[in-house]
Amino acid sequence: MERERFTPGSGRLDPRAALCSDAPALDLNGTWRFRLSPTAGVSPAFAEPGYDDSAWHDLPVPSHWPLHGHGAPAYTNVSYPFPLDPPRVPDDNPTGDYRRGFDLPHDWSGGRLRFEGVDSCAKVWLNGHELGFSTGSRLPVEFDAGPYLVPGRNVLAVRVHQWSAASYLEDQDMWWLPGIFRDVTLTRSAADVFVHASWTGGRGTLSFDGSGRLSVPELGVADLPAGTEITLDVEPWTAETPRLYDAVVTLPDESVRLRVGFRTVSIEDGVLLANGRPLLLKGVNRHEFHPEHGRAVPYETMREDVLLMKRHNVNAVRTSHYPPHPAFLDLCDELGLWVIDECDLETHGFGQVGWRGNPADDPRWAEACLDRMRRMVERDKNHPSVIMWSLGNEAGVGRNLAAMAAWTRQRDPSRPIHYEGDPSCADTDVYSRMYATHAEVEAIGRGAEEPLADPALDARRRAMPFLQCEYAHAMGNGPGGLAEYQELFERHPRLAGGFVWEWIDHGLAHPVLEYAYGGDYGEPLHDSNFVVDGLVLPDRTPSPGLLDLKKVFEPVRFEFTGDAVRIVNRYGFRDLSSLAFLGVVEVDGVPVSEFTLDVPATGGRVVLPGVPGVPGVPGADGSDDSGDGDGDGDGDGDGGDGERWLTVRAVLAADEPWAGAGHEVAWSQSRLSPPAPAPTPGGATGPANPVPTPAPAVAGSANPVSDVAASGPGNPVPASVAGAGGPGVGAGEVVVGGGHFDPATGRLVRLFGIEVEGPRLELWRAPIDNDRYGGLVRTWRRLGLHRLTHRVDSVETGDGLVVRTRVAPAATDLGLRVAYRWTEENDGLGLTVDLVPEGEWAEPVPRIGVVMALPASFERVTWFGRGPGEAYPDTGLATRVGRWSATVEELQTPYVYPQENGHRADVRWAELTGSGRGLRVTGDPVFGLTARRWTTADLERARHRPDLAPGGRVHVNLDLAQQGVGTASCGPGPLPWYDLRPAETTFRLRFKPV
Ligand code: IPT
Repeated sequence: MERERFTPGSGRLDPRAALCSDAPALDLNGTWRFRLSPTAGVSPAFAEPGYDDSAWHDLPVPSHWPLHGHGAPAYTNVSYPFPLDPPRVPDDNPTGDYRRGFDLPHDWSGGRLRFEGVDSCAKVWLNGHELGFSTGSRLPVEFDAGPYLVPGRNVLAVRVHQWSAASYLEDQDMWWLPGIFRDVTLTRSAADVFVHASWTGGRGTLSFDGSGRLSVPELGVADLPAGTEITLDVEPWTAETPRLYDAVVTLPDESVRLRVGFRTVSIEDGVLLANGRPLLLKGVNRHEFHPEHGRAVPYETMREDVLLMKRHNVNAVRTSHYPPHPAFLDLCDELGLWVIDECDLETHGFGQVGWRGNPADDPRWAEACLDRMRRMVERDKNHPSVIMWSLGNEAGVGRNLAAMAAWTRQRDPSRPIHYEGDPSCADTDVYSRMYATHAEVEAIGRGAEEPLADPALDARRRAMPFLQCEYAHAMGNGPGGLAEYQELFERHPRLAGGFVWEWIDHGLAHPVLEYAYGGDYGEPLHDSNFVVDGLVLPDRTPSPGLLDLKKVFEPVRFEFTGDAVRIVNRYGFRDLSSLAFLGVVEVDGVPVSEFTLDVPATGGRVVLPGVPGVPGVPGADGSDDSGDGDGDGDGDGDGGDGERWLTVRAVLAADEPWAGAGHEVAWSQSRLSPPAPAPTPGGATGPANPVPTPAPAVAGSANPVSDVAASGPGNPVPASVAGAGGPGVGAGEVVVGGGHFDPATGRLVRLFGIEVEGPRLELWRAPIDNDRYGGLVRTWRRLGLHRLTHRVDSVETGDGLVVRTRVAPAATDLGLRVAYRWTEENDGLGLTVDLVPEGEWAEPVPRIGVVMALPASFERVTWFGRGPGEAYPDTGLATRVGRWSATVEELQTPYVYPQENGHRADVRWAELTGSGRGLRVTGDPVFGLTARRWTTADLERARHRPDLAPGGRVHVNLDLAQQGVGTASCGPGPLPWYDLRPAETTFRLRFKPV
């Protein structure tokens, strides 16, 4: 049976370019008749034109049948869901039979049946005649229909098996989704052209292979014959300036239209260049995915992907791990993205048996491997956006890869070859890795990587540019460490950047679970939520990770120096003339002045209005213009010094094809006053994450993370008890500054009349994917951090109330002495928490903070601090200091797999309000805040979002610090300075009613 052969197909026509032709064509998408059988051996009689399919179902083409009620999807990452015994496949082999009729006019003759993608194989009959068989799910195939087409009614029949020998070549980390999932056409086009358009020395050259004559009216090129090269004055194509020229090739029987972009990719002195300039790839890995349609992605969704990428400063895509729908590449040409086009080849699961029998090194598979490469290169060769060919992903090493590379070099010497799976880089032009640590990337940047055993290969690889084809695993909450990678990419010319893993969460829409992941369809073997690891949620809502990436990828940098800002152009291929620059000064988050900046197209130093000493700006002289009359400028009448921040933003001055005028491209903030306290080196007393070393700061921007952290929780606060008078005792309660306490336990029972629970120390967080897959959770559970016991040792009244406790997990001598000191303050209640660890705390802990519960009516939070989104020690680069407001619901980031989320960082004060009395919490100077309608334990227990049911309370965490996020779900954990290690410390909060 063909389906169990090594050969890739039979009866197929030679591959050719995807072209837009004026030859007649019939769109065969639409409703087909469909029957699913559990095994492959059903009679092929259905292929007869007269077969009665009235008992069959309707099924849309393109689609995947498991997403239309026939069978179910299944997810595995590396593991094959069947035994490794190529070319054999299981007897349980879901088989989809398809039929459709179509009518041809009487003057129609000849044509090709073209399938853009069928998973995993197709056997095709026309009017009962077998046309052929093909594999290669994400590659086009054409059959000659001419001999069997008849005027009037024709009947097309296709048999698709979920499993075929080719499935061994398609072990990508994604849902197994069979079906005719891309377009089907009958076309009379047969043309093939290969346009060569390069740009060197300031001019373009143009030629093409094929037949016919090429014209580019805009350039005055008319009837250029094949094989003739001409030189032209043109504007080059780049992802930043995607200049395309409409061209037409006229052949005897048809004309094809192309959009030509002139550009040259080269490698010089180990640096990747485009049009002679260094090319820094700010990329993402994109699988084709839609939560309802799987890999049958609607055109509008493809377009949305490109627009979203452009709007988030992404400039490159790796089409992991197969050629995308051809229209996606048209969009990349048009809107501007650099593309690594990857072949549909992955044999990852052979790694689980020590790569024994790896198809990439087995001559029996040679033809199939080469066939895939040819079909990709031939289809996509005319796209200016495609700058590299990738041999595939995770297919080990082997002779078939070498043959694919050799053929490609000869067919298209203009594009470098990429492949990551062979560390020797024997067949590639670039050195590519995945998930290398910062330290390793830095070493490679310096050219100081570990040598290969073979000196010749080592010398070759050492001369190559480096890229990370996957890094910063965006699973769940995260990724952390983005800024530090970018800093390295920008520092070392050899580093050509990389591609974050990955663009989208592959959560499938589910009526009960909201989004399904591996195991939700009862798969016996699966990899759970590892398929949900994207920068956008399944519905394409940008996650906090994408917002951070946008910040890190900004093409404009701001360096504040006193009364000026230096504006640095980080575009590779354009100046700043398309941008407008806006500034705003805010005092405690309230705008007091706004202005525009006149920035030269080349960037440079621009004097700022609005900084101290600059006349003409209200409040620049330190006067309070907040209008609240308390002199601190914070607009809240709270006393204390106002914080004055300058925010500068670069926005599009006019509409671009991918975003409207006013779209923000880059921004930065600078604290004008009071000056941020100097960092405490090493976080002397604090468990708080030591001040990040300057490295993470995106060069030149006033990184709010380091800026605020510097003044943040690492600083000691003397544990002095402020406040006047001793506590009052009434009705069996101790009363201090609006707080009512149980005299026996020291427990706070009411705060300004509000029923509360807590605050009490908490070290736990609902594990994030990086904590779980990276193994930290195991350590934390072993320590018992999720089951702390709290013992009250004394309750002392005097100058306020002091409750001394010991907090410790069972079965260990580790513990923490925790003293809660409550004092009356002018207008409320102060809390000082003193923490003294006992025993050897060798491991980082999830968080250090207190948790309290408020009535459910506290539904809104307004705060001054970083926002509007979530931020953890090594994430939240997209957040800025300001005044923000959100409901408790809005504070949640809806990660598909529930986990710690929604933490607001560097909060100076927050007001929790609802129907009745509100509560204001003030930090000294800052704290971290989460508020949710479920407990940490509920959050941890949940497996899908609908498991989270609002309870009767709002649970509020007031944190001193959290452990970093990192990317340990696949890759390195947090950089060491983001580890949270318990140490003797003190933190202070103030409560008052509002
Ligand atoms: C890497 C794969 O290439 C990618 O498809 C995806 O599975 C990713 O991991 C994890 O989400 S391979 C891994 C062994 C580094």
